[in-house]
Formats: sequence, C-alpha cells, structure tokens
Amino acid sequence: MNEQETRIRLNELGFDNWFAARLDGTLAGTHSLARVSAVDRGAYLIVNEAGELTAELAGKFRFNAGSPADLPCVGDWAYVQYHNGGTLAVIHGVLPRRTFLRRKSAGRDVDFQMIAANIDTAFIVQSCHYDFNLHRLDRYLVMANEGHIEPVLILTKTDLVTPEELEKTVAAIRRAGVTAGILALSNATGAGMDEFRRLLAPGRTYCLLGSSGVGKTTLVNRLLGREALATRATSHTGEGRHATSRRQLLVLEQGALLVDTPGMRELGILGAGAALDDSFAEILDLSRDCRFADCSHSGEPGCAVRAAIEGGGLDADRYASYVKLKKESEHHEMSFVEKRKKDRDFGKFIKTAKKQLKGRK
Ligand SMILES: Nc1nc2c(ncn2[C@@H]2O[C@H](COP(=O)(O)OP(=O)(O)OP(=O)(O)O)[C@@H](O)[C@H]2O)c(=O)[nH]1
Ligand SMILES: [Mg+2]
Ligand SMILES: [Zn+2]
Repeated sequence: MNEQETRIRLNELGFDNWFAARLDGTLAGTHSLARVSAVDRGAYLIVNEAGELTAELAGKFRFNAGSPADLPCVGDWAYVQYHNGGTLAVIHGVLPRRTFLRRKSAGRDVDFQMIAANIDTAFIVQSCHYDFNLHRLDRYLVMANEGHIEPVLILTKTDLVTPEELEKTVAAIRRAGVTAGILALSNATGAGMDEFRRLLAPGRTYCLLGSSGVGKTTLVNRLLGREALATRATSHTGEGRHATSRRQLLVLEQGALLVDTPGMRELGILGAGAALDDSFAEILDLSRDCRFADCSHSGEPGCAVRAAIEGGGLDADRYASYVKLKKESEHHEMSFVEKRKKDRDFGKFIKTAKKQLKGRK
C-alpha cells in the first residue's frame, strides 16, 4: 500500500490536516498512526487501516505521563509500533488533541479524567420521559463548550410522552437560553431516526453523552441495524446499573465515527470559568450594565441581572444554575498551590490571633 492510500484510509478514521501539521517529526518517522478505539482499565484497543487490535502502553510513555489525562483516551491519535507479526501494538505517544471531553476526577485533587478526544460533535442525550433536567443539560453544555465541541441535544423516548409534553420540554430548553440544535427521537418507533442519520457525516467523530438508561446504546444499535452492543434491555443488568461499561469508538457503515459512553452518574465539574461565561454569555452581558463593577447581583442597587430576572428577561432557574456552576468551577480551578497558600494564610492568621490573645493575658 503506498502512502497516499494509507493517508486516505486514516482520513476515513478522522485523520486530517490539523493532525498532519502537528506530527512529531521524530516519532512519525519510526511509528505508525492508529486511533484509540477503546480503553478499559489500562487495556487499549486501537483501530488502523487493517482493523481493530489490542495495544499496550510503552513503559516509558506511561512513566513519563505527568497525569492520567496525558495517557491515551478514546479518540486519541497514537504513535504505535507493531510486534509479533502485527498482532501486538505498543503505544509510544499521542498526538495533540483538537477537542476533548473531560471531567474532574473523583476525590479532592485538581485532576481530570479524559472521557474522549477529537470529538467533532457531542450528542447530549436525555430522555424526554423521566430523565430530562435543565441543570444537568447545562453541565453537559459547559463540558462540550470547554472542550471546543459542538453540542447537539438529543431527546429520546418520544414514544413515552404526548406531542404536547414534548413541545413543552423543548420550549423550556429554549426559554433557558439554550441555542444548540435539538432533535427528538424514539428508538422504539424509529421516529426521528432519519433526521438523526442525516446529522452524521463520513470521517467525522461523534460522541453520545448522558445519564444511564436514556437509550444511548439502543440508538447505536439502531444505527448499526443489529444488537451489536449490550443495552439494559439485553444485558439483564438491573435498574440503576450501567449497561455499558466502557467507552468505545465505532465505525458506522456510512463512514461516521461514533463513541458510546457509559452513563455518567454525577458530573464532577469541570474547571472552566471562561467556558462557563461563554455558555451563559447573556448573564455576563447583563452584568456589564450593573451600577457597580464588582456587583454580586445579590441585592445591590442598580443591578441589571436582578432587574432582568424580575422583568422576565432572564430565567431565574438559569441564573441559579449559573451561580451554582460558577461556585463549583471556581473551587475546582483553584490550583493546588493556591489552595495550599490559602491554607497557609489561614495558618498565619490563626498564629497571629493566638499571639494577640496571649499578649492580652
Ligand atoms: N420506550 C423507549 N425505550 C427506550 C428507548 N430507547 C431506549 N429504550 C430503553 O431504555 C433502556 C436503556 O437503554 P440503553 O440503550 O441501555 O441506555 P444507555 O443510555 O446506553 O445506558 P448506559 O449504558 O447504562 O449508560 C433499555 O431498556 C431500552 O430498551 C426509546 O426511545 N423508547
Ligand atoms: Mg449504554
Ligand atoms: Zn448586578
């Protein structure tokens, strides 16, 4: 196979000039390129021109990774070398990520868990039946925004609500200021499926995000036309259990690339003050008209944000959601050093206070 042909095949897996321009000259000469298609507790699957195979991390790569976020995740482009006649692949590095989905790791340290990389469009999936929640939607929108990914909202299980109920849900989303595309569909009846298929373009990478049980994997199987992946309906895991256990990149027949993910229970946020302000741009705009530059919008005179809420120009729930996310994001954005400094300052304050007390005795 000549190089031109290889390039075409890699393009079909999402490789393009953006990545080509960022190849590491040293690694590119001695390694092949492949895309990470699944990660499961330290085990990797990659996909290349010939198909899918298991891969390991090179010891040196693992050792030199500064944080878990530096390790390969689904959607990454990787530098690999093949051994044992091409049956074993070793990953020696990853290319820069054009876009990413990540969340704060569990625990207190400021670290991130990568969900997927190099996603073009994130489908934020909510069931219009029971799962629908504006606050959760906001969180996913912020997550996509921070990772430079276009969000599209998918409302599933339309067969379980009346058209009027669905209309109300969509109206509530629009009222909340969400401008992303919205598509409602039913995996059960197939309504909306053709429209969904039309959103998918060959060589582009999509990701399904959303709570457990909203029908992400059922949607994938619908696209594939067979029960390729286990869903809650087929896997016999009980209510509240995840049917999908790992993130996985699939190559669809018409050429689109799609990542299925396990439902996220809580969405530890983010670390994205700037992205947050992007998502809530209208609140930032309003606050420029507040009388005081440092207005906290909690009762100061001449507050434009309060006025907008009272006048109906700004949804009170949306504002509450912004305040909550802002608080979380500010806390998470505080670096380890800042946190330690804060503790130290507090320590100094205690010491001085004690001294003053002693002095008084
Ligand atoms: N009525 C109805 N049921 C659906 C629809 N889509 C999915 N379901 C059912 O919802 C349940 C959950 O579907 P899954 O596809 O496993 O959900 P998931 O989002 O992949 O869940 P996790 O893998 O746990 O994150 C299954 O019993 C599906 O049959 C739909 O459009 N309408
Ligand atoms: Mg699933
Ligand atoms: Zn104000």
